[in-house]
Amino acid sequence: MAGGNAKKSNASGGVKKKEVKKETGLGLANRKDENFGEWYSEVVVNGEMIEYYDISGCYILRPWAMAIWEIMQKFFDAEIKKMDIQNCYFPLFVSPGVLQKEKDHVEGFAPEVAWVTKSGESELEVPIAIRPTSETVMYPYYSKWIRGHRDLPLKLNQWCNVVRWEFSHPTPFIRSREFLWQEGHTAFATKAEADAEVLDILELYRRIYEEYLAIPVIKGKKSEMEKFAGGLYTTSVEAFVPNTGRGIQGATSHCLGQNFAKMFEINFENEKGEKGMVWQNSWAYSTRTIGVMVMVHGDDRGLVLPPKVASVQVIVIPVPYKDADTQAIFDACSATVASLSEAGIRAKADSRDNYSPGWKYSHWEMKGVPLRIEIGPKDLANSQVRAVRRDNSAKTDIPRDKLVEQVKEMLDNIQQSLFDAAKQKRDACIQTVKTWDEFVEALGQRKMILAPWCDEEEVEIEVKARTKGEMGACKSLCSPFDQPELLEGTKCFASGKPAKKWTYWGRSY
Ligand code: 87F
Repeated sequence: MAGGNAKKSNASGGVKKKEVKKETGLGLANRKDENFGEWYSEVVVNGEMIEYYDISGCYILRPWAMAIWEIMQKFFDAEIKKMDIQNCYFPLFVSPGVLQKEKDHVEGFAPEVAWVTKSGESELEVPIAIRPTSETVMYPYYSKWIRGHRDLPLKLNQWCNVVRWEFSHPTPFIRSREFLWQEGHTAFATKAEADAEVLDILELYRRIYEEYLAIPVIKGKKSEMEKFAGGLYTTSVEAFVPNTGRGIQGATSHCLGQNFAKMFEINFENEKGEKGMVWQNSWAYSTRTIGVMVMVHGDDRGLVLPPKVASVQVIVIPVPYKDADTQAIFDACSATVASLSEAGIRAKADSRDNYSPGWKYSHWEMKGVPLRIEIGPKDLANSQVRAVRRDNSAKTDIPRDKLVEQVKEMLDNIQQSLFDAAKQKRDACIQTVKTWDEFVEALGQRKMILAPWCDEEEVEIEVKARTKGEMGACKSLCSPFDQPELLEGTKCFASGKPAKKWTYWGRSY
């Protein structure tokens, strides 16, 4: 009986979907393939992740989203502590003098800096900036704290909010004026140590995307034009959103070299009493990760959460019928949640009596819970439960005595399937090209393009200029660490000069 009910609300075909919407009032008005932007806004709101706020570009992160952030935070925080990186907290406010200190780095970003100019009715004597990032906040104190080689390495991280007053189209998680992130700022005696850490951190970012969010990413190095201007070089993990054909920078790990050390006089004395400047890194990932997850995995029924980041991995729904023993069904649901919870699985029962089972199915589908367990009279009689996967709607009857074992296996399976499906879709959007004509054609097909490049800045400027249109210009995403063989005599796709490396190009967020 539970099965019959499930079929109805699992329907995803056009006509049947409308039925569900009428029946429950929960369906989405927009489809992912037809109206992606509207679909995205609708999903994050109806999935109860986001509430819009009365200041443009600012969003309320509801518990459903915050729980995902906390799960990733727990992983990353534990990993960086293994690397002897310590947490700290620096103030939100920046004095204008300090902010201007590193001119090159702030110049391009200046329009995005938000300022406090008043307290109550009186103008502040000196306006105060709100941190858009914390280099200039932290490094004066690095200068003070680092004296000799024994003070190194200095490895600090902070979990905080930052404000960047963006003017381009705001999007929840993806581009918001205030967002949450971690920012790591480290200082070393040698470049070799800094170089090694850049990659160690980048690997953690890869794991967040691939192991937690089930999103394939490409690790690589940014071009001179796309790197953080204040640094030496920038590495990143790059994801791709097939529906829009846009690349998206997932997280960055920079080697700052000695630029900031020079500016902020972060010097130390080595064992031999010689003076030196420190080598620095900075690295961050933000709540943007959650937006990429929604864009990649969500479907026409709502969010699809990978089990590793879902705060509720299994939702247990009682399916009582008129003449059934309702209490026994509710007891079986509680017992199921208890067994799963004891085994470390995040499970919850929806025992509300003011909603029908069908409404609950749609509700938890919208919120993307990876696995639904239904318990009806027939399941009770057969000592089984019925499990329904969110990602592919597959239904399985699980004997009570195999509950934990099989649910664990199914969750692992869902995690892997989501990654595999995302990778397959992403890979189908990657096009290798050799010539400008092939490049333009692939760009028109919303591809992420791998092309041989001469690695010259003027050529990248020209590519940007030549691809400018209403969809936005194309830029280099990264040169992957994993380089295909570059055959002798290969020419740059854009300039015809000898190619130096393979580089990914595309429109991006
Ligand atoms: C906006 C206003 C002012 C980005 C800004 O990526 C300054 C900036 O420096 C700014 N937007 N950036 C670059 C941030 C670089 C770096 N900071 C630490 C990171 C990782 C974490």
